[in-house]
Amino acid sequence: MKYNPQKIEGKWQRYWKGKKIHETKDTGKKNFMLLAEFPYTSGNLHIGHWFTYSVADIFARYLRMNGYNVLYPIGFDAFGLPAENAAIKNKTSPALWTKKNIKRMTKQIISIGAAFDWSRLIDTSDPDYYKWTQWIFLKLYEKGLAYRDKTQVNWCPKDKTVLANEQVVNGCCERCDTPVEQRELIQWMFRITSFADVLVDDLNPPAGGLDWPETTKLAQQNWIGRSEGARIKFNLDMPGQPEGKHFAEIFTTRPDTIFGATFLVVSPELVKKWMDTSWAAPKEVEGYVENSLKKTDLQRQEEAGEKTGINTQIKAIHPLTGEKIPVWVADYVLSGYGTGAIMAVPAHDERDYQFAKKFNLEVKKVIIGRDNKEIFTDYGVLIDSGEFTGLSSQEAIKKIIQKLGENNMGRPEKNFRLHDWILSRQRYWGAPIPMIYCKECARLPAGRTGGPDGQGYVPVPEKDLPVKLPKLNDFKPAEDGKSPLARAAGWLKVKCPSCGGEAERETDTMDTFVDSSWYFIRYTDSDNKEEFAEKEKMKKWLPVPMYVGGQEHNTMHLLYARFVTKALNSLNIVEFSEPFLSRRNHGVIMGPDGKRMSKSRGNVVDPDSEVKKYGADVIRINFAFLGPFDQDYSWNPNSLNGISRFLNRVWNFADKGNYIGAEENKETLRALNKAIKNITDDVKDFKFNTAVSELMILMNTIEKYGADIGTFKTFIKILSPFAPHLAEEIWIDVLKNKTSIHLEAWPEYDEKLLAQEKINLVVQINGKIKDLIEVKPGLSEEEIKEIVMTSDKIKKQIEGKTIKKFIYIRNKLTNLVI
Ligand code: ANZ
Ligand code: ZN
Repeated sequence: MKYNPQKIEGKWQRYWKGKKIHETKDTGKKNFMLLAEFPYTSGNLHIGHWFTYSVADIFARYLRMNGYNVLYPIGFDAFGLPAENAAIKNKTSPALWTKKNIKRMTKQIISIGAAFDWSRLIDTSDPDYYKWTQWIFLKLYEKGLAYRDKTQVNWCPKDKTVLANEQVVNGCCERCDTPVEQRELIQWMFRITSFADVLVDDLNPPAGGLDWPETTKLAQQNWIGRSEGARIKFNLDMPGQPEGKHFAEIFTTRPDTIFGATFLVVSPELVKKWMDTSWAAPKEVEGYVENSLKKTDLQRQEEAGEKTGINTQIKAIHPLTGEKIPVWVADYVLSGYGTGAIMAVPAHDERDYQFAKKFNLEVKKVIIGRDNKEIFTDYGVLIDSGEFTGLSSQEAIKKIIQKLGENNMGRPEKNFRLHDWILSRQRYWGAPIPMIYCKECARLPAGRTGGPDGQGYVPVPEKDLPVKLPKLNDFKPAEDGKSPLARAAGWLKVKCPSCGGEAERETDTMDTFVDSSWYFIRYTDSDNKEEFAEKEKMKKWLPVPMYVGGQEHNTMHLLYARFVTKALNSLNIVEFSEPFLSRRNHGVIMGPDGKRMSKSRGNVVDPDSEVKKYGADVIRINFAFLGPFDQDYSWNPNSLNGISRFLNRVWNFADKGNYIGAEENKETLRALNKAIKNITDDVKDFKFNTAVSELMILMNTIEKYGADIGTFKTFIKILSPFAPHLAEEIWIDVLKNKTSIHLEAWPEYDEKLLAQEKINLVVQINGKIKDLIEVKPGLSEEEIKEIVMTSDKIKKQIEGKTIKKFIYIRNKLTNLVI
């Protein structure tokens, strides 16, 4: 009989389902939730999904065999723009479209043999789920962490909705690539900025420490963009106004350069405020401001090379020298950052320097350093800075802030690039924001309002959740930018929960990132009708010990989930303050041509036909075998053929009964024990590729020296996480076991057997062979390094040199680069 994955895979998938093999059981063993990012219901899984789901699945099965009680859940991120836009295009409703996709994607996921626990399935567009998304909103609102305020937003004119900063890529909408506009709207927001400090601090020691890729941590740090400095006050001399009546505050990270501040620059928005309140600006200034306000932040920053600006004719009084310096308005100063005004120090800041040169403004050097660059931007030593002359920048920063503080002219300040999270969306396919607007209550004195512009908003009582999304025949976005829910007349009108008068529902829906910010919590108790999750159940599984997903979620999703966790923690709803202790990112699978897959390039690989052609086990092992998990790879059919041959050889050995009557032999036993040890370590370290090569080496040995039934059984066990279908076929149908191989324990290895064998390890320095050392097989890289570095011959050669790199090819060779 030939190895025929098409024939056996469906059979075992049905068998596993029938026996509920993958359902999480309460075994009393150590609990482990393995979380793999749930997919958007975009219609079709991408071959790249198989990379994640194959490798994560191997890990899940490995953990189960290693005595963990594993919760490996799956769900669908079902709300959002992609589904809604697709529904419009396909002339159907988002609900139907999403249902259909979920069905289809479920089939796909089963076809790869994934060991998900389907009994805990989550669909974020299901009222039983979004009831709790709304409940979380209400909790955050109670705590003042959800509020409503006027804000500058990114507006996509094509999708007709607000976008978070994170959803704007190079000035364009992440989804449809249309250039994004700026609008001022009143929106619901989450106060993520009140957690800005801990969101940075908890990434790394001493305060925290997450086992996450450095790139991901760095991306979060940059996104939050904490910068420490001072807020400094400059009194203003405005024409026609008494001196000192008005003042401007600036934010700087370099108070040490204050004696070099030769002018102030304020943002057009701030000048506009002055014009609106107290100051009659010259015509040219007015013109400049009006013009600037039309540009987006991005345009303003892009034009960094070509600085524009104009002298306002206002003067500022330097708080330490009393000197009068001009105040300019220029759009390179952004209103959304710091105070929207800066002290310009052209001698030590690149942008200020360009501006000063263009407009012929004074440049005054106050810091000197080791080199003499045209403009010196580093820390150095102060000159021409009054009593602070001679101090280092670091000392001067402290002393200058202190001095300004004594005169009430300045104080230390931290600034963040992070803005509050705008969660209002003017689109149909999302969870309605559970608030009600009441005109009557709006007239009452300010009480429990939703922030500065939340007057008159009353929360929907918890008992009335969920606020169900109304059915709408025409759910397309409106031209006026209002949410389509405003057209659901019957749904809109409600009694005010506070005064009982006539009121209207909030019509904005929530950003889908709210849905996905807490889904891992729901997995612990997905059917609970009374609570979002029972405390005891959360305790069992959370925080998540391992989360597998993509780089594209470095900032948005991972940051939002951390924020929501911290917010719920501050409300005593959850007992942990970080959701994901370890994170592993997968690489991207490119088309066969090495380019990103896209329909227009015609290089899209269809996952279903590949699974059909090669079988799920081949696809799974292929992905595990590619190389390090976090790298990008091109789809390569040749490597699939190689894997297919490997599994064929395993199958033939079993099918021909080659183990029957075979005696235990030392070579195979040794190879088996070595493989168990190495695969155990490799999988733990997410080195799936070397684990697969161990399996292949072991199969070679089995073919060469033979294997008795015991040895062969153990081999099939360690193969089973990688090729679950083939392993089950051999285990049950060939070897006549009564229960699934996936209920077996991971085999242990025998140290004694490993110790018998010695390996001659080649030791190179800079690629030249220097020594041959006898070592035990299967030592860890650290152990090998220790042995090599302490060998007499090598010690002599590397004395006084620095080792740049220690390369180790297991059981073969080491190379020291010095
Ligand atoms: C004086 C100074 C002297 C500055 C110097 C820098 C170097 P980060 O690190 O990003 O926080 N700045 C402040 N607010 C700004 C705004 N709204 N738009 C544009 N620029 C702004 O950068 C802080 C520095 O960026 C601040 O420190 C300020 O320039 C500028 F030798 O003040 B500095
Ligand atoms: Zn009312």
